[in-house]
Amino acid sequence: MAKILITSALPYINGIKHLGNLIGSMLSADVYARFMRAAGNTVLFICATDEHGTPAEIAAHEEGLPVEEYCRKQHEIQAQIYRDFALSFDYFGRSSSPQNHELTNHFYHRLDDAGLIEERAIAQVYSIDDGRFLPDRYITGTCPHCGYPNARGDQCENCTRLLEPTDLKDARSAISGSSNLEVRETKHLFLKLPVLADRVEAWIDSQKDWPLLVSSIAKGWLKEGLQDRGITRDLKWGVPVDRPGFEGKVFYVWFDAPIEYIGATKEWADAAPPGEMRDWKAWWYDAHDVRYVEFMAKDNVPFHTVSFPATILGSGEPWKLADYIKGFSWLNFYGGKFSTSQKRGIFLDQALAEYPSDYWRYWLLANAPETDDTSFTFGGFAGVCNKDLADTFGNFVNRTLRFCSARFGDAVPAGGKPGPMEGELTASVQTTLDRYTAALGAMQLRRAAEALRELWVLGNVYIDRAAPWTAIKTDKDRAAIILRTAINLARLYAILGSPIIPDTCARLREALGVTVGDDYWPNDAAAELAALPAGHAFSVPPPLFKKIAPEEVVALAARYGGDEAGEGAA
Ligand code: B3M
Ligand code: ZN
Repeated sequence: MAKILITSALPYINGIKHLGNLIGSMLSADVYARFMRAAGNTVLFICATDEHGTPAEIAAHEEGLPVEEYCRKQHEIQAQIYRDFALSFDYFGRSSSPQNHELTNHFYHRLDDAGLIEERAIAQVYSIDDGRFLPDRYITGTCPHCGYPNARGDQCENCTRLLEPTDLKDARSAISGSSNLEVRETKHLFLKLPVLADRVEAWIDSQKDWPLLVSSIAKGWLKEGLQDRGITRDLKWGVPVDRPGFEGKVFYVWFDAPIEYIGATKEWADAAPPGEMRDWKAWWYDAHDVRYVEFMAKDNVPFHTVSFPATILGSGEPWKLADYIKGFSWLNFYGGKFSTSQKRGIFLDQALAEYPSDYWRYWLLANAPETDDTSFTFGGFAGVCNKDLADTFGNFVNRTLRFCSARFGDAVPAGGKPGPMEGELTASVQTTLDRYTAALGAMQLRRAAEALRELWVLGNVYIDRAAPWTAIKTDKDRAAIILRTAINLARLYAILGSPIIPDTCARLREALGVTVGDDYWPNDAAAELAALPAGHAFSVPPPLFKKIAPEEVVALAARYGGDEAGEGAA
C-alpha cells in the first residue's frame, strides 16, 4: 500500500471541453485513480478549473458578466459534467481560490529571496484598436522556428516551442485582427530560468522510466536553452503580485496554474467535514512516501517538465516534484482538429446528451492517443461500442442471466463440478487478468482496454463451447456448473470493468449482489470464479448497452460536422 498523488491538467475555465481534452488528461487520470484505489493504495486525485488569463476575461465580456461571476458559473457547469462522466476527483478546485493566491505569492517570494526574480522594463505589444495591452496568446503571427503561420505569442502549437510575442513575424491582434499594434514600455517580473537549468536538467535526467513522448519534449526544450521567463502580466484578472510598484498587475496564468495543484489540495483540506482531518501538506511537503503522477496533453509538457519544476526547485523548499508524467498526443475529429473556438467536434455536454458516459469512456480509452494522434469518427465509435460493449460484454451478461433465470430461477444454481473446460477458462482468465492489471498499473490505457475486451471474449467463447442450453437437455448438473461459472465471470467483469466503465459496472454489481467494494482488486482467477456460491440471489438487469444504428451514425455526423464519407472517416 502506497500513497499516490494524481493530478490531471487543469481545464481552462472558458467553455465546455471536448472529447480530446477529456482523454488527454482527466479521464485517463481517473482510470488510474480508480485502479490504484481498488488495488489498496491511498489515493488523492486532484483537479481544478484554470481560471485566470485573457480567455476568461474575454469570454466573460462576451457573456456580459463580471469575470468572477462568469468563472463561478462555468466552474459549476464543468464540475457537473465531470460528475456525469463519473470522474472520481477527491477535489475539484479553482485556481482563483484564496489558497492559490497565497501559495502563488509564497513561491514568488521564495524565488525572489533566492535571487531568482528580476524586475525589468519591457516593451509590450499594445493594440491601439483594442485599447489594451495584448496578452501573448492574443497576438498571432508566423512562428520564427517552424514557419507555422498561426502561431500564438506564447507558444507555437505546431512545434510546441514557447515564444515571446515579439518573436512572431507579421504579428496581429487575435481579438480584432488589427495589425495596428505598437510597443509600449511596462514593468514586469522575470524568472531566471537559465540559473535553474542545471537543476532542472539533472532532475529530468534522473527520470528513467518516463514515456518517450514526454522525455523527448522535455529534453528538446532544454536543448534549445532556457531563457528568462516573464511571470507577470498587465491584466486585472489573476493573482495580484505582492510587490510595491506592481499594483494592478497579476501573475502570468502559467505561473499560478500548476501551483493550483497544491492550492486545490489545500482547498480539499479546508473543505474537510467536521471531525475529519485532512493534512494537505503531508501530500506535498517533504512527502517522500508519496508517489506523484501527472496526466496531460503534449502541449502542456514543457510547463510541467521545465517551468513548474523550476518554480519548485528554485523555492529551495522540499515540495514534491512529479515522479511520473503521462503525456498524450492529440485526439482528432475526422482527421482534423477539435476546436473550442470553431466549435468543431463533439463537446462533453453534447456527448452526454447523446449516449451514457460509459460509451464515451470506453471508446476514448480503447483509442487513447498514447503514442500517436488518433481520430474520432461516429462510424468508428458506433462500431466499437456495438461490437465490444453490446455484442460482447452486454450480450454475455444478458444471455447468461436470462437463461439461468428461465431454467433455474434467479439464484446461482447448485450442482455439478468444474471440469476441463472450466479449468481452461480459469487459466486463460488468469493470464488475461494479470495482463490487464499490469497495463492499468503502467497507465497503458489501450492495452488495458484490450485486455478487458479479451476477458469478455473469453466468456463468450466459453459459453458458446460449453452450451448450457444443450447440456440441460441431458445433464442438469453440467448446465448448473456452466451457469455458476458464467455468473461468477459476470461478477468478475463487474469488478474489473469499474475503472473503465464505472456506471455500467455499478449497475451490474447491484444486479448480481456483489458485496466487495471499489477498494477491492481480484488477483486469483480460480477464487473469483467460485466467489458466488449456489443459492446466491441475482436479478436480471435490462440490457447493459443499446446498439447504435447506421442511421444514427449518419445523423450524428451531420449534426456535429463529421464527414462519414470523407477520408478521415476510415
Ligand atoms: N489549463 C489546459 C490546457 O492547456 C491548461 C493546463 C494547466 S495545468 C496546470 O489544455
Ligand atoms: Zn513553430
